[in-house]
Amino acid sequence: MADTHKPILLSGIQPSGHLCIGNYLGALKNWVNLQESHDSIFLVVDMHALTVRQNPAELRQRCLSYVAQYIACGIDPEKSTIVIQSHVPQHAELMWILSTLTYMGELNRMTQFKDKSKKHAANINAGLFTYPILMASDILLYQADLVPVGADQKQHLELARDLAIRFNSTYSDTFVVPEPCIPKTGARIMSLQEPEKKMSKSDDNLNNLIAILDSADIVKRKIKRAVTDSGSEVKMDKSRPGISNLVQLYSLITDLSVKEVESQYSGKMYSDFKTDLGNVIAEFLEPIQKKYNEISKDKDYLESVLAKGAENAFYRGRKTLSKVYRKVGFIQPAR
Ligand code: AQP
Repeated sequence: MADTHKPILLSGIQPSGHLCIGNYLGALKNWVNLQESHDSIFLVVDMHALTVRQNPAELRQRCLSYVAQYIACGIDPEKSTIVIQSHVPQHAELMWILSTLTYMGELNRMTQFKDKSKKHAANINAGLFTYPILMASDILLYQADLVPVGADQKQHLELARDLAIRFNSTYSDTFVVPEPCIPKTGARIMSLQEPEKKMSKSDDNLNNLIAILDSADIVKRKIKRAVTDSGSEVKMDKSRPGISNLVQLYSLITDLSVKEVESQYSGKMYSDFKTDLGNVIAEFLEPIQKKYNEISKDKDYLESVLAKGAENAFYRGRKTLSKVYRKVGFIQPAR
């Protein structure tokens, strides 16, 4: 499946909640566009998800559901490799080597660690702290050229680049130094009830997010209840994060420019705009959900996609790791 003529692209999402429209617009949409021109590997990063306490049965179910949602959103397993991270042991093995090259100061600076430590104050585990090294390992293991991420992951990607450069200069040229690919618009979709913070799939308050699998009624209700402000103009405005977020959502879902959305709703009320936005999102999600329902019933198909993905990824991961082990001075086990 690996096409050696195309640049390698890698990205992943943690199965830590309800895959949401923020994840779609910030990551999946871009993946779908890039999969034609790249040799792509899309991960369901279940090992990362463990940095926050998970219910094992739910995690298991969610991993398969994410694979079905990736495909329903347009990832084609005939063109791209879909992999569950824990199916490829080399992710954790490479992480160990990279952790010996990572400085504590680098991890201390990570804003996501600071944010997540506040959010999960009762469970600030070492995995939460070393998470960026595992992410670097995910990327470097497959010699990825390009990593499409939302703006919030930029700092982690910089660490992956630094580690590739550090390993290459400490030992010798081994890793490709990956380039980030951050979409210009849609990079940060905000929460519906608290528009100063980003929409997150693991948010306890489900009214803050639109899940890919939310029914049309739920979508419309959530948009209707979304926080706006005391103004009345449907317009992007830094001082009005609520309505700005909704305008951005409308523009990204319909592929209209922000200006076009603003002029379409000039002189109209927030309530009209919200009704239309709810409809537009529900219509957008309908075919995805239909496809998801078909795929998720076919367990054999899903398992075959995962078996093929794991085989491909394992082969590539082993190739990189044996090179790394040789460079650092490990000897091959006797056979
Ligand atoms: N609100 C968002 N707007 C745009 N892009 C987003 N992404 C996440 N939230 C938004 C992008 O989706 C991918 C998911 O990455 P992740 O699973 O590693 O976790 P995350 O970035 O921490 O995303 P969440 O949804 O906020 O997850 P939880 O709730 O588990 O912390 C990334 O490409 C991210 O940029």
